Amino acid sequence: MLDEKLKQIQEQAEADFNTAKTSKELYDLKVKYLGKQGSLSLIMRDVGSLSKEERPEFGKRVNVVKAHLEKLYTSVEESLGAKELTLQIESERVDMSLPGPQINVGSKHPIQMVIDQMVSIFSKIGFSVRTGPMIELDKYNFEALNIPKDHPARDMQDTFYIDTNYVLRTQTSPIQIHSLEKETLPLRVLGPGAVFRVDADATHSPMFHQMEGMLVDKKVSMADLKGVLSFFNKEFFGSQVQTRFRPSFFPFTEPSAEVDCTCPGCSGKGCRLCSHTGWIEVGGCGLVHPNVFEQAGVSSKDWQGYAFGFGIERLAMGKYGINDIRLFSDNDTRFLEQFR
Ligand code: 2NM
Repeated sequence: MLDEKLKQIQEQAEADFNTAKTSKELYDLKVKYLGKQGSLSLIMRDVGSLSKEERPEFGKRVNVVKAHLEKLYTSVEESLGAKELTLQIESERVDMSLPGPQINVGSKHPIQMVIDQMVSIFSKIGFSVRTGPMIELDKYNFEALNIPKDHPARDMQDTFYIDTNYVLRTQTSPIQIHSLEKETLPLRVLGPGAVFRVDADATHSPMFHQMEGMLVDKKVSMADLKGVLSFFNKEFFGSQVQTRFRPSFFPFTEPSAEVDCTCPGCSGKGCRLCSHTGWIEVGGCGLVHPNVFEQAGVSSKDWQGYAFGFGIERLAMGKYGINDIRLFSDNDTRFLEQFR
């Protein structure tokens, strides 16, 4: 009677195990047949109906069935598990050949690149950077630079006036004046920065950048100045570049000169970049005017100095062959990313 029941349990369990669809379903069947409250445990409670001699034999048979079903469970579980893993991998498959997300990396602006190169070159010969405000007192932008009240550079058409006292600086020279007033001598300073003039066409922008420099010491000559600026041009444009100085006039220097270098585009042969002259103008320079020293509280009997100023856009246009100054402020990434 019990043997019959055991046989039925075994057959039903085998059929159920073999047709289980998922490992979860299979596990529930394992609990149903082999668990603490499962069919095989329950059947053992009925051994009371057997004789004392029959009980151990029946117990052995139950254990054989139990071992057999556990083995079957393990093998079905293995094949169901493998099938489920394959399905999971298939559904979570990643296409490694798809392009990754596009990351737009920025690049340094060509004006900043040129400023960094210039600072690096002048720092080799002892210059260090100073900065100053873009809104300056008339006194620092003009008066201290020996630019008198009736000078044409003060004209309303050239200068952005904030009010009667304040202007947007028209050059970075006020930075040097602050250094003269505050710092101990001798000194070598560089003043890079944005400057502003009322002017706009293909070669002039209302905001552009200058790098001015000044050296003050006991004994300074035009020869020192020429040597330093020739050195700079060779370092910046390449060792083949020649430098020339043309007499000029600035209120804040005496004597004064314009600085030219052989055109980096055509090596001096003549091209569009240099308007077929073979030379491009890169800046101005001169020996610091005694009036500039005296107004800043520096004795022009004890101290001498030279100063120079470069237009940074002009240097960048020469170096990279750019023909329109407006490209620097258009913010067109097709232009900017070429300098990466
Ligand atoms: C230039 C050309 C020549 C200049 C002069 C001074 C200062 F502060 F010493 F007076 N700073 N920069 C100077 C001289 C600037 O730019 C074309």
